[in-house]
Amino acid sequence: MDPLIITVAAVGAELSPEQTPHLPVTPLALGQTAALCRAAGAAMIHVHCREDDGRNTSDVARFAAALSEIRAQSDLIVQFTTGGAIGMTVEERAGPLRLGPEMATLTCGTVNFGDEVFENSFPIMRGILAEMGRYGVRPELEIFDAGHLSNAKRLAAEGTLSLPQHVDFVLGVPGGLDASVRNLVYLVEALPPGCTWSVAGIGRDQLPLAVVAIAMGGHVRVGLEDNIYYSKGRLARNDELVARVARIATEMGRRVATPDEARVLLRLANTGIALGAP
Ligand code: KMH
Ligand code: ZN
Repeated sequence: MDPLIITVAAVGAELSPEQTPHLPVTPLALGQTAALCRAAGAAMIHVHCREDDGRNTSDVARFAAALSEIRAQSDLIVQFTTGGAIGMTVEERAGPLRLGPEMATLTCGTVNFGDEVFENSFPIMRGILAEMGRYGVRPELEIFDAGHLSNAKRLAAEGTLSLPQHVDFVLGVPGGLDASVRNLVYLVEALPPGCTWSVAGIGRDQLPLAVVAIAMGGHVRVGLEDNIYYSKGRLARNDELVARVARIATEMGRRVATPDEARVLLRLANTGIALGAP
């Protein structure tokens, strides 16, 4: 099997700092988190930005500061959100793409999100993809529901999206597809040929789905965006969640990818390295 790519979704948009003291709210804290998570085994960081008081922001200068801190303190692949926070306009969500991160997310369809609606119509998806194309940013396709894969295939058929891409299954959002092994297997079998994939289980489903993905040859996303607990009642730090997955993968005989190895696996760039034996 290929080495395991671990992505850390370190901060997200829906949590407040009152829920956990471990949220990396400032660019400096994101940089420090990147360094700790890289040491723990992460290859990629999924980035949302907050103001100092924890409010969500799409401010391009704030994303630029975060990018610069993360790059100063790690060699992680930097993946910006374009999902942003519920209620942001598409212009706000896509604005930071002009900074040219290596990757950014593209959620492939509208989905209920708790009591709210996370809107991703075809015009919204086309608009975000156009901005990604303009700035040379590679999409990671976020799949919250089974129909989202069909939407990605539709975008490919019309020529808006090139395939294969890296796909992240976000399972267990209230309003999206449940985080079951059966659903994950169904989604993996429905993937377009050549796509790589990872899974992000929400809440208590994060760890079990990560272990299943390690066994299946997929990749894993962990982090506070999706789950704030290490165990029942015990708040987690991002690097602890990464370290646990790295440890379990190693125990299962699957080594962890460095960021440059992940770049090769995700066909991000010619890093000049080859994937050798462990
Ligand atoms: N904040 C959620 C509504 C993404 O980053 O691309 C959507 C989200 C997805 O977090
Ligand atoms: Zn996100």
